[in-house]
Amino acid sequence: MKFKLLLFFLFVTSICLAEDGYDLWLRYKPIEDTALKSQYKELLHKYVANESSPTMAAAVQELKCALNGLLDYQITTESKPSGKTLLMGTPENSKYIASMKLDKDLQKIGNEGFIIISQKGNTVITANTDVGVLYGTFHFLQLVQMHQPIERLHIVSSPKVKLRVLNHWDNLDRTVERGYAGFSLWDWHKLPDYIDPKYIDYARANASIGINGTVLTNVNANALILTDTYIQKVKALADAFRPYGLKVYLTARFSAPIEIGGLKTADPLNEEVKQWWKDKVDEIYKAIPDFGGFLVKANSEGQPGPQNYGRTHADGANMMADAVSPHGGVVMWRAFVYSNEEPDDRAKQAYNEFKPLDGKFRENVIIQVKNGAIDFQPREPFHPLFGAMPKTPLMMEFQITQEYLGQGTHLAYLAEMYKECLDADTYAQGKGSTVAKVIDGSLDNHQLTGMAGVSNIGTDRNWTGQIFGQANWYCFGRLAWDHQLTSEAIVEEWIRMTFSNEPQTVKTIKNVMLGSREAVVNYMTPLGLHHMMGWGHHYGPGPWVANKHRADWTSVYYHKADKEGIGFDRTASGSNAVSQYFPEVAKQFSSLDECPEKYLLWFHHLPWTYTMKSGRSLWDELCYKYQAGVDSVGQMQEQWNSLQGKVDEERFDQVKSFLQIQKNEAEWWRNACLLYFQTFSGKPIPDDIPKADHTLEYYEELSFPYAPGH
Ligand code: GCV
Repeated sequence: MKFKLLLFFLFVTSICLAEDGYDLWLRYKPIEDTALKSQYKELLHKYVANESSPTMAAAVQELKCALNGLLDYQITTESKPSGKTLLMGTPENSKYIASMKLDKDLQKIGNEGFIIISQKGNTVITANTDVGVLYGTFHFLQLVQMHQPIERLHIVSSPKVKLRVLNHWDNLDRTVERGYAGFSLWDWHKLPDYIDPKYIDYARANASIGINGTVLTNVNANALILTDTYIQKVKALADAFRPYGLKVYLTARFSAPIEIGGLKTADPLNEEVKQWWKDKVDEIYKAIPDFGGFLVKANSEGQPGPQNYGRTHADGANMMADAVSPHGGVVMWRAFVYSNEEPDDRAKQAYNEFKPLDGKFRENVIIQVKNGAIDFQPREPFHPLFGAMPKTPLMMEFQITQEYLGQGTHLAYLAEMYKECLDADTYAQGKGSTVAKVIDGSLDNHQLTGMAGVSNIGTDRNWTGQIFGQANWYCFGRLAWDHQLTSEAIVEEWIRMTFSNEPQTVKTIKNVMLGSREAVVNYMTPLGLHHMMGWGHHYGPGPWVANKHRADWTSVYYHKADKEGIGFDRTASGSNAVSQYFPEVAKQFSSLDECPEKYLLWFHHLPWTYTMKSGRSLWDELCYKYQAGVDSVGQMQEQWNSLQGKVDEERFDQVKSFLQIQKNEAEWWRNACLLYFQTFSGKPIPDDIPKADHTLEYYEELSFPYAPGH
């Protein structure tokens, strides 16, 4: 009996301690340090705010909810500040703030920035707009969650780019292309009448990291989203998100005038087509006055576009831009274009197509460019279009969902990858012309700027399927706000808010996360290899993928392994893709001495016997890189296991299981790739690398018809 009671007690305790990840980094768990708690309480027991707008009301609501959790205390409202008061508002909605002479700071922060300042014993969160106050409130709460001092604050912060948007690749049937966290959040069937409370939490989470836009639908677009029925559903979402400063955007299917408009053509220069888009856009703005605009994938991977009518991308983008322009909308036009009919290297095609169009787009068009020239591989050199179109605003497209980085289970902290690209030097205007400066508009003086992240969010209770996926949503938002933040600083914030402030726990989780992306690169595509995943679903290794209807979707197109060696020659002796970079970069990538080894096989085809900087042959180095990836996961496991009892059981167990999956799959990648490449190199796999459990044929025959996200 006693034993049963004990079991029951343990069960109840573990339920109480369980955390399912739903609260993300907004957990607001009680501060246990009583001294710290009383310091906070002293400064945070009353507030003054004008709550008349939905956004101000949301800011106050967040504050109350957070302090209730963190300090176990209900902050109360006052009519005027009287010292040790938290004052929230704008000079417009608060006469106290208007009298504070904050003009100098306020002039620096634009429409979305915020100021947090300690003044006359009060703490003031202010901005030029209500949404700025909301962002400031979240930032302030972040400080408290991270147990930071708040007595003497003077923080002035504003976003470096204007459009900070998530791209949901969500289909209307609720499947999500490359989504590994369940189905689409948008329950179209129940909209517009049912607003799932999750939508509000989604908006809160985005606001907390400064994301201000969401493209609701897949870039492989369905024209139905532009019909009246769906516009009403989109309106319901827009209304729910508005208080949190989150605008909605839609993907526009280029052939919509034919599919839902009854026209015979979608030619962008046809007057009827132009009128159709204008009318459609007017209809959307009537329902959603702050609609953000369109995201368009055209003439890429089978999507229709202006080239179907012999027109250019500029013709197509400008036609849509003219329709949204009177309403202040924008068109985000993707540069992810390539065709298997085009004989040139796929890595060169977007540049070839878009560079000549520089300066030919309307002012409200921004070209959305993936970080690399192929497709969100674990590692790619930066896209040569960055810096190459000075007369056109370019925005970044990162992938948050881990299509090529272990999908639903592998732990890969992506700020490392995002920073690698943002910090890369294009040399467009000499040294220091980083990709970040291209996209924040400072290099070429553009006002329209942006960063998009392909979302990893779905219906799973913890939003992203795996807990560490949340970190990638988080770091995307933080970097879109401020690309100068370091990956380490961001990870520390996330860990402290998501797990714990306990120093050893923070340090251990940081160690697990910071090397994780490199681990994935090593066990999947080391030394500049790329596009070696399984056919279609992109899950698992498939270096043998060949002889398909599109050569540019096979792996052999990219690694070009043969008896002599391996790698894609993109120097002047090969496809000459290097020539698309500015001369300093082209020279570096072309030279075997200067090309960083992490990009070696991206740019060079080299003999298996080629001597690497380590003194090893290329073949041996490749083998050891794969093994290093596997070993890193082993170390991540050890570190994680040391956290048992320090992290709540539910999340601890999930991560532990997923790391085991990651370890098994890292070994699978190593075994499959090395056995396959060995058929060309003819060389032995070094003895200190564990033998593969299966034959190459076994790995080649594995099939995953129901892999999620496909
Ligand atoms: C939305 C890759 C993905 C596709 C995706 C495409 C894109 O090819 O595998 O699923 O389609 O990129 O970015 O448009």
